[in-house]
Amino acid sequence: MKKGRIIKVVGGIYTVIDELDKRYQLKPLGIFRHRNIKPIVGDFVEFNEDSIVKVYERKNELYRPLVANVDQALLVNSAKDPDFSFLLLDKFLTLIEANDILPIIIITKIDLLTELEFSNLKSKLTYYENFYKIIYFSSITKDNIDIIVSSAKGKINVLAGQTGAGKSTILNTINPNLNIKTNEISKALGRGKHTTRHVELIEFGEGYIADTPGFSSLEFKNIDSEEVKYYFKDFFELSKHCKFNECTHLHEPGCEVKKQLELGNILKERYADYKHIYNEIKTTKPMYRRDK
Ligand SMILES: Nc1nc2c(ncn2[C@@H]2O[C@H](COP(=O)(O)OP(=O)(O)OP(=O)(O)O)[C@@H](O)[C@H]2O)c(=O)[nH]1
Ligand SMILES: [Mg+2]
Ligand SMILES: [Zn+2]
Repeated sequence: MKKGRIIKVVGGIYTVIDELDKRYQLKPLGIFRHRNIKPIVGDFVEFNEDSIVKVYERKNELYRPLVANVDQALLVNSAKDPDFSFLLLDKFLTLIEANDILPIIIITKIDLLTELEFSNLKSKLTYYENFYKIIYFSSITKDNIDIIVSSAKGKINVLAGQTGAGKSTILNTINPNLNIKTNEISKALGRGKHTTRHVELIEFGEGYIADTPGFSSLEFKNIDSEEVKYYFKDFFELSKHCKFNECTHLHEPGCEVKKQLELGNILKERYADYKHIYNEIKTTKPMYRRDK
């Protein structure tokens, strides 16, 4: 029996790559359907001439994008077109942290900002640099593309971010031969469609990067409102000093997070996003809906 990794799924055909970089076009065996297992991109599998016969246990599984066994997520946020959103960034970080995946924040389209706008955004984002790596990128000047490349090396990476943020453009900048289809944001949003339609792991030095379709909203599957506090790294550190062990940092007395917020040591957008995410999960029944 051969072993390999699924790198692409299109129209029910699975492309699997083995240790010698040989590619196979396969179908999953019918038994998976009965057992409610759906092989996905990133899965390690066993296969014969034409079928996948076994899916190995996953170390993790992301839903948006749908990829298994991810080491690192490149969170792509545009500085403009679409406008930068702290809430979206914090929602992504929550989902990534909940999956125990290392996030790297990439801010794209910095060429579209004035110098003043750029320095304002940068100074607010400095807060995040205490615990995350941030890379500022422009496809026009190709600023910092080498840092993106070296950060992704040797790992299974996913590009995650809203539609039009510039995920595919990053891959095209790394390797122009890829020639991945991109779209003007106005056109992409106008048609209400994603430019990238499927998830695919693209070989990349010693690792892989998954280009993925973006989306217009994020949902929290399998995350309880009471867990969110663990995924805000900065709050978790401070929570040791909260009066109550299970402090939600919302209305308890003796809360260290609220104290540091008042002292100006926590970015107020960050705290507002925590409250937003907490309430969103609390008030909506999280229902997961696949993109396609
Ligand atoms: N000015 C400027 N435009 C950019 C930059 N990066 C991407 N764009 C443009 O933004 C638009 C959207 O880029 P895509 O790479 O298609 O975005 P995407 O995240 O792959 O979008 P989906 O596949 O729909 O999820 C394209 O018109 C790109 O040319 C940048 O750094 N600067
Ligand atoms: Mg794309
Ligand atoms: Zn607290």
